[in-house]
Amino acid sequence: MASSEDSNDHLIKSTDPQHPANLIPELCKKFWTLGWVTGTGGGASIRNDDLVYLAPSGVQKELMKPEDIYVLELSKQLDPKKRIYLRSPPAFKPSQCTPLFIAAFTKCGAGCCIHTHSQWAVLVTLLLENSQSSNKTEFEINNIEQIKGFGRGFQKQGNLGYHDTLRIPVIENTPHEEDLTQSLSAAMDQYPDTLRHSVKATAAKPSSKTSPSPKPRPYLNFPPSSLSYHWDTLPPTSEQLAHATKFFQVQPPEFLWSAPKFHSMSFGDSPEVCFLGRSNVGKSSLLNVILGRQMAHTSSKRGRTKMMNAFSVGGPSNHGKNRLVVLDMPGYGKGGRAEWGEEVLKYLGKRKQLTRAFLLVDAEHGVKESDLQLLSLFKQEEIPYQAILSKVDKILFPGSRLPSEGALEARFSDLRRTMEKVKEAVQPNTEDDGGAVGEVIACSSEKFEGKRLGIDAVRFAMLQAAGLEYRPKVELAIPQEIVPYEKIFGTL
Ligand SMILES: Nc1nc2c(ncn2[C@@H]2O[C@H](COP(=O)(O)OP(=O)(O)OP(=O)(O)O)[C@@H](O)[C@H]2O)c(=O)[nH]1
Ligand SMILES: [Mg+2]
Repeated sequence: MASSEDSNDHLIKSTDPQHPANLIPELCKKFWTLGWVTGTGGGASIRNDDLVYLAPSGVQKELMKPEDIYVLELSKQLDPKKRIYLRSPPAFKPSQCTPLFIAAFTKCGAGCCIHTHSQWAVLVTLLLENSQSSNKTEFEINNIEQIKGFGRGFQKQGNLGYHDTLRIPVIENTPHEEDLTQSLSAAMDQYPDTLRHSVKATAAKPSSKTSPSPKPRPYLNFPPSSLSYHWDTLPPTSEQLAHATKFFQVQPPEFLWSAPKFHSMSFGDSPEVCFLGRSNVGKSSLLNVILGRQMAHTSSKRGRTKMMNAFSVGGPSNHGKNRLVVLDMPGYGKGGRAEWGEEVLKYLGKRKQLTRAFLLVDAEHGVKESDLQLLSLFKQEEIPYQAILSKVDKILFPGSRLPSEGALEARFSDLRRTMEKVKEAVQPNTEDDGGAVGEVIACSSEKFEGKRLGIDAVRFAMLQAAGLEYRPKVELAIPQEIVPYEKIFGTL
């Protein structure tokens, strides 16, 4: 992290009692009173979108405070041996159960996991071990009224009834809790209904998981052109997209400066582009994905970016001529502040290096009144601008569920209609572009089935704004001798 808004302690500070950093200590206190956690044993973890909040190891669970909470990004945990934490408490160690929580979040789309050391749970496993039952790896319960607190299971409606049976897998213990990951994962696969029971009962934000044995779904490999609408431009070629990816990856991006005010910005002569939009529309997240690193702070809470932050890509080669500067701006609307807006407007009116302003519009919510105001400012100040639809995963894959071919087709039609509406707002008069670039790109910074959408198309547009895109050499045709008509057909 390089910006001056550096301390990630903001991730665990909130006045909202429902914030995971407040909720985990509060719940653990209750679990301790119930005997579900004992002293330093047990804990809990809550997932909010991609952020996972975890109780630490070694703390008295009834005395835990928000400052003791670890935070990590689920999508960044590629190597189980190198866990990357966004925020760590100064004392304490991460819980040994972290791999188990991660398995529950990724395999089952769980929203919350409770790690209990409940004496009742231990007692059940001991009874099972000594019972006459042939199946000692499954705890069954039925004919009990309280069972109605459990949902029927994965993709099933309603809750269990008095005569239904709840089956809970019991797995063999190991000396170290992290070594349980494999057997826990296997149990998750084998007992999808039971796992969904617990998800239903405890999840902060449940989302469903992919099917256990994925069928081939070729219709998910749609072409990049289906994610953009070009009414006045040509879509980039595959060479241009590949060049754009490479441009952003060849040199590591650099943090340049954070400026609260227009007059405190640094000067530079590289071309600049900026990301603008309502707060929470996904500007900083998109920038991080485009740059391939966590450079800008993101948050599910509105108004996270409070200053104008500049990053460079392309490196210092060729006297800075191959360099592009990208600015992440504070958002406007709910969560934004008037004084941030004033400074952004000054920047838009006065900055000579600005070659294109990218206006991000949430694909779910469309263009709002505040976006229209900004669009008219672009026209008035003659600022080149382009619209980007963010969070398109929410349109194409709502709830992160795999759609059927027909459902996906219908969602693409919805997306097309949204893009046409954006075009109407961006350039109502096709004859007069007023500075608008005649295209809308839809993208997603979140991965679905391991892929993000539209990122290279946005990269290409950024390079094109700065004149840094790949331009294939046009081969002129060799002039041919013109054969007279008579020579072919003779004189009639
Ligand atoms: N599903 C989905 N969520 C996203 C996407 N991009 C961002 N988010 C989420 O949206 C929230 C806001 O993202 P940010 O990138 O911080 O938004 P921002 O526009 O920079 O917000 P401010 O700095 O407050 O103006 C975070 O919780 C992100 O995880 C996306 O493409 N898809
Ligand atoms: Mg931001």
